[in-house]
Amino acid sequence: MTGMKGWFFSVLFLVAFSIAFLSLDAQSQQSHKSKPGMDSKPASVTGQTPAYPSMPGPGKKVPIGNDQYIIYGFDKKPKLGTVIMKVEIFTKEGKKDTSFEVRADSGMPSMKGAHEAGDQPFKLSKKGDYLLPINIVMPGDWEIRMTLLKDGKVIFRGSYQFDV
Ligand SMILES: [Cu+2]
Repeated sequence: MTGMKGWFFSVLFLVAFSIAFLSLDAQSQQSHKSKPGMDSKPASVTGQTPAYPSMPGPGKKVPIGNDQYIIYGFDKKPKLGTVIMKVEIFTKEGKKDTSFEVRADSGMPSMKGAHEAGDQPFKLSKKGDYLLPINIVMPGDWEIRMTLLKDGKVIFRGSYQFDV
């Protein structure tokens, strides 16, 4: 008799446990349903940080699309202090194109947020060169991220990495 009782209570316990579990599950599903906004939005918003592909080095032709290219360089090998970055934009015929707007940000990839000054505009010289002073304030790894715009639209993005 006691054996039967034990078996009976075991079954009763299991059934009670299952019902409790199922109702908990149903509740959690309901709570999911009650917040439809939570599931409909993607976890990450893509396209917020634009990519800056590495460019060929200073003095080399960098294609920017539409058969045009740029050549960039510095007044001296980048070192501690201020270096002037120069960007020349050429038409497909090889003539200087000054119809662009050029901007660049610089910083240390290993110290994100420490040195970036935001996108700074290059100034167009009388010779048709785009010039921007870059402040190298620390030895280490540096990156310049450049953006070319035409009529307010981004035409090209590229980066140059170097060590100081
Ligand atoms: Cu630093």
